[in-house]
Amino acid sequence: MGFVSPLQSFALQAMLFFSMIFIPQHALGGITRHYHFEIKYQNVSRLCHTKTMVTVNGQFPGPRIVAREGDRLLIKVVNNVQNNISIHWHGIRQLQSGWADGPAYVTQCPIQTGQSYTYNYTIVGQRGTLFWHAHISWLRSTLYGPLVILPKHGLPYPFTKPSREVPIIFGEWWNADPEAVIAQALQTGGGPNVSDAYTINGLPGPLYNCSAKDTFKLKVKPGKTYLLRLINAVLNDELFFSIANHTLTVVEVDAIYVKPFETDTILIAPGQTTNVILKTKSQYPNATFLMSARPYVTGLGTFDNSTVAGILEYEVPPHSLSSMKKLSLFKPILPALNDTSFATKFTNKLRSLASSQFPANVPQKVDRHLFFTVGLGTSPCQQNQTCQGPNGTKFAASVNNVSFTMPTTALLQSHFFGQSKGVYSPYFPISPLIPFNYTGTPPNNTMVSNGTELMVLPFNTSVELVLQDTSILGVESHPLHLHGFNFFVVGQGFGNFDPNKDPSNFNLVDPVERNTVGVPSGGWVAIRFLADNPGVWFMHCHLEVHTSWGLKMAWVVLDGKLPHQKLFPPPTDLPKC
Ligand SMILES: *[C@@H]1O[C@H](CO)[C@@H](O)[C@H](O)[C@H]1NC(C)=O
Ligand SMILES: *[C@@H]1O[C@H](CO)[C@@H](O)[C@H](O)[C@H]1NC(C)=O
Ligand SMILES: *[C@@H]1O[C@H](CO)[C@@H](O)[C@H](O)[C@H]1NC(C)=O
Ligand SMILES: *[C@@H]1O[C@H](CO)[C@@H](O)[C@H](O)[C@H]1NC(C)=O
Ligand SMILES: *[C@@H]1O[C@H](CO)[C@@H](O)[C@H](O)[C@H]1NC(C)=O
Ligand SMILES: *[C@@H]1O[C@H](CO)[C@@H](O)[C@H](O)[C@H]1NC(C)=O
Ligand SMILES: *[C@@H]1O[C@H](CO)[C@@H](O)[C@H](O)[C@H]1NC(C)=O
Ligand SMILES: *[C@@H]1O[C@H](CO)[C@@H](O)[C@H](O)[C@H]1NC(C)=O
Ligand SMILES: *[C@@H]1O[C@H](CO)[C@@H](O)[C@H](O)[C@H]1NC(C)=O
Ligand SMILES: *[C@@H]1O[C@H](CO)[C@@H](O)[C@H](O)[C@H]1NC(C)=O
Ligand SMILES: *[C@@H]1O[C@H](CO)[C@@H](O)[C@H](O)[C@H]1NC(C)=O
Ligand SMILES: *[C@@H]1O[C@H](CO)[C@@H](O)[C@H](O)[C@H]1NC(C)=O
Ligand SMILES: [Cu+2]
Repeated sequence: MGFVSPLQSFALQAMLFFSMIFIPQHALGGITRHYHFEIKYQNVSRLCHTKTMVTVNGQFPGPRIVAREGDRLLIKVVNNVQNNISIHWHGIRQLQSGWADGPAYVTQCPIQTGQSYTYNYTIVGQRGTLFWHAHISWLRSTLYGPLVILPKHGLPYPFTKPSREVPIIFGEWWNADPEAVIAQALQTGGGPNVSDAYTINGLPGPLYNCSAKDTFKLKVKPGKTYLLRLINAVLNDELFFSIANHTLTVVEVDAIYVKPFETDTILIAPGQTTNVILKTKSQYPNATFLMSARPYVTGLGTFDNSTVAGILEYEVPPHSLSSMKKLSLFKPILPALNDTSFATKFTNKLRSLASSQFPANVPQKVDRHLFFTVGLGTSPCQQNQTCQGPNGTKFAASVNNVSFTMPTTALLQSHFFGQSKGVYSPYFPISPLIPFNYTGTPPNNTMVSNGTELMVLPFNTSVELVLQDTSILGVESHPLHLHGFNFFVVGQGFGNFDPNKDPSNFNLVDPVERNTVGVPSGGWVAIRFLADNPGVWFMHCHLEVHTSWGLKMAWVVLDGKLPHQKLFPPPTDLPKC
């Protein structure tokens, strides 16, 4: 943590005081907030292993960004490490400001060693919990932090005002260097080594060896409500999360309010955020409670099946004898690692708030129907190599059988300057070129094709996209993340999507709106969105290993006619390749 001098502290308070008192409400398009992100090395120890990791400002997890709806953020990122860097503001719409979105070689060239870039964007029409993370290779394993958007001044939450708000960000820890882990996997064609621990706010907790001192503790008082801002910044695993003896009320996902519902356990995929209300027991309970998370896994490969835990601790009332008693510790019961039935029930409970103040603007008509398969496959082994993927091949992954090849220059620049020739093809397939029984007996040929293919949409196209899992290398849940938009999850099911039967069951009234959705294992999900944000927008599986294997593609949304329907010109400090 940085040291805050009394003078700085005074300045900070003066600033808060100033922004709270002297800015007239009606003038609030919002204020400009400045952050400085210095990418630097820091030695960090967990599980009795010390390693030199890439951090922001020496902090792990990285600093918390707190802003209000309507604010402009200016975040200067200075790269002082040997790696190329880019930072993504996950879930931020980036209306007209695609240059600030962050995925390397998609919206920008990386920030190279010694260079800097100022991300410049306004938060429009969004409030809730999001996060930021590196968007190049596997550097997000250490470069991530919460991004909290408070409602505009004077606007309440549509739920009980919490006495305190606590970000809880899940991460994944390797004793080894994660960059070496993925480099080795891509070289051999096999699966990457699994992580050594999951973390809560950077801490693995008491269930791992040599880790008890690195435990996140949430200290609470009886009879209060707390807003927990849960963020899954793990690389490769969806998580179940639960707190012993406490019920959680889900009120928001991916920075969109939902109809509140109670649950003992939540499911959260990488790239997703979930706000829950924790109501503490009315009386001091003479006990402490574990809060734990472990994965929900559907694939065949090896995975980190460990459990991360933090502790919910009631503050001892003053003048009580309780402090002398030994407190009992309760542990939550989490669903089985493969509990798809729980996953389905949980996701079916998520509904948009759909109130007059927070309406669900679900596109009711569809201009373009698209059908994309997502899943794993194989690519050939180089002639003089032995590969560790299935049958001596290399693992690959694809969308509509196209495994995405990263260009060596940024797609957004190529598009903006009309220089896409030789960089990308604008003809991403609208459906699989060779249809097959997607969830049936796997086809003989598991090889994927590859290319840099984009889907081009005129401004304001209303899109319905069905994402269909495949069984080519075994069915698996894939959390798909779309940049630049929120979408409505209008339907989902198991087996193959049936275009004649399934749409009649779509929810076009209050479907959940989000930016990352789990494609059910061996099933499909249908989403709708309005392409009202010009730019180039990445879409990819948020299981990082699948992204590395090519489960990614990009959209080009063309400018509209009006001035506010056009992509801004590029900033002058935009990095070059
Ligand atoms: C990390 O530790 C190594 C070995 O002790 C040391 O050489 C290096 O300077 C340290 N790095 C940082 C950033 O503190
Ligand atoms: C941020 O972007 C806006 C919109 O393009 C522009 O007007 C403004 O000058 C930029 N600010 C900085 C500091 O670059
Ligand atoms: C916690 O839950 C367990 C199992 O349901 C129960 O036996 C125990 O009494 C509860 N403890 C508290 C303090 O609520
Ligand atoms: C907790 O301990 C205090 C002091 O020993 C006692 O008065 C109280 O009844 C206990 N509460 C519960 C819930 O066991
Ligand atoms: C986790 O995986 C290890 C190694 O495959 C296995 O020995 C262990 O039983 C598994 N633990 C759980 C809780 O499934
Ligand atoms: C889940 O795993 C258990 C054992 O770990 C197994 O018995 C069960 O069949 C599995 N369920 C599914 C749906 O795969
Ligand atoms: C494979 O062969 C190529 C050219 O023949 C050579 O450059 C490369 O180093 C070889 N790779 C391995 C792993 O032997
Ligand atoms: C690997 O080879 C075996 C035996 O030929 C075959 O049954 C299996 O389907 C193959 N797997 C893949 C992924 O190609
Ligand atoms: C696809 O495969 C599944 C599983 O084998 C089977 O139940 C289903 O009938 C097949 N569908 C078609 C259209 O062949
Ligand atoms: C796939 O392989 C099986 C067994 O070798 C064979 O019977 C079948 O005809 C093949 N199918 C196709 C579409 O090539
Ligand atoms: C991409 O596809 C071409 C054939 O079109 C193939 O030669 C090449 O090996 C593939 N590259 C990868 C990385 O799979
Ligand atoms: C960094 O990015 C530049 C531009 O794309 C590239 O030429 C260079 O090889 C990259 N360096 C590293 C260490 O990846
Ligand atoms: Cu995936």
